[in-house]
Amino acid sequence: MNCENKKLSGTIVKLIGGIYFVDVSDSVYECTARGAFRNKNISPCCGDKAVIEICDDGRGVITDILERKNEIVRPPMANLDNLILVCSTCEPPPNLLLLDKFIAVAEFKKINPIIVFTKTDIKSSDDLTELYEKCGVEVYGIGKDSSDAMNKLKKRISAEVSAFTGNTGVGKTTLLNGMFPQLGEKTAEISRKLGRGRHTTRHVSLHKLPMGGYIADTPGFSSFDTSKYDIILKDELAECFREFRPYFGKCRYADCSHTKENGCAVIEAVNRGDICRSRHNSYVSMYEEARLIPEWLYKKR
Ligand SMILES: Nc1nc2c(ncn2[C@@H]2O[C@H](COP(=O)(O)OP(=O)(O)OP(=O)(O)O)[C@@H](O)[C@H]2O)c(=O)[nH]1
Ligand SMILES: [Mg+2]
Ligand SMILES: [Zn+2]
Repeated sequence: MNCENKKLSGTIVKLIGGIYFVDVSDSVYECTARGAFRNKNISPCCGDKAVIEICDDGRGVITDILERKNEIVRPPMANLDNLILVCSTCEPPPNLLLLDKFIAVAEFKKINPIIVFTKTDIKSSDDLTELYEKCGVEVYGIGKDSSDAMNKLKKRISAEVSAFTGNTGVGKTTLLNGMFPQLGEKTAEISRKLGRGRHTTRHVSLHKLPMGGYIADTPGFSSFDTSKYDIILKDELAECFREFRPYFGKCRYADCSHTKENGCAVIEAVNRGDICRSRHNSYVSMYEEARLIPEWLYKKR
């Protein structure tokens, strides 16, 4: 069969049993991956930019995968623009250490973090919003009937690729259904078919948004797992706290860990109130954890 005539490029949006679904502006092509390309030891994943050739029967063959700007392992996804961290203001109570860990991983992966505080109809997000805006992170507060904030977020993520994460019960499904009602129905359907909660993160796909862009669509919108695969070494950690950056190079000791040293410009900024103490506390906890990472493990990254 002739597959050499028409070359197109698009985004891999779904992967089922060796078939790749590649979205090319207004159509989705079912593609296989060419053997020679498979041998290069790349496993194409959702979000990959693929070059495809269309065969006479309308099916495609992936001939190339463009270089990824970033990737995450669980679920496998590439080229994310935003990681949307959903966090409830009240029930479950906000866990700032967990939130700071996710922000750090996003920064490390060069994915833009966006925080959404939910359930603001029950408890205001004002204090939390102030805290994180001060760090220079984008924040949205959304509750029941916050249609303005919801629309603002919807507009913000249009034409970009976003994945949502957050603890169970924080309101991810509610938020996504509120923003994209049709998508909610589809997801409920997938969840029923696959059995909710089973292997959820393995069945990731990208859902095209009406106004362009994609959101990562896993059954139940489950979160991605950063624990084992996204290891940030202690020396790379400070860089992942964006509000610390202006103080780099200003500490008394060149190899300052910014955890407890005298003359540390970061700690001085914390004491002056220019950096939030809770963020520095998270940094110190993460630094202590990172110190325990055995070398063999991070060499495998
Ligand atoms: N009052 C109020 N309740 C909310 C809000 N958002 C979600 N809830 C409620 O919180 C509960 C959990 O919401 P879900 O949307 O299912 O949470 P989830 O993050 O998808 O949870 P998992 O799927 O288990 O990860 C539900 O009872 C929602 O009705 C909100 O903004 N305000
Ligand atoms: Mg859910
Ligand atoms: Zn320092």
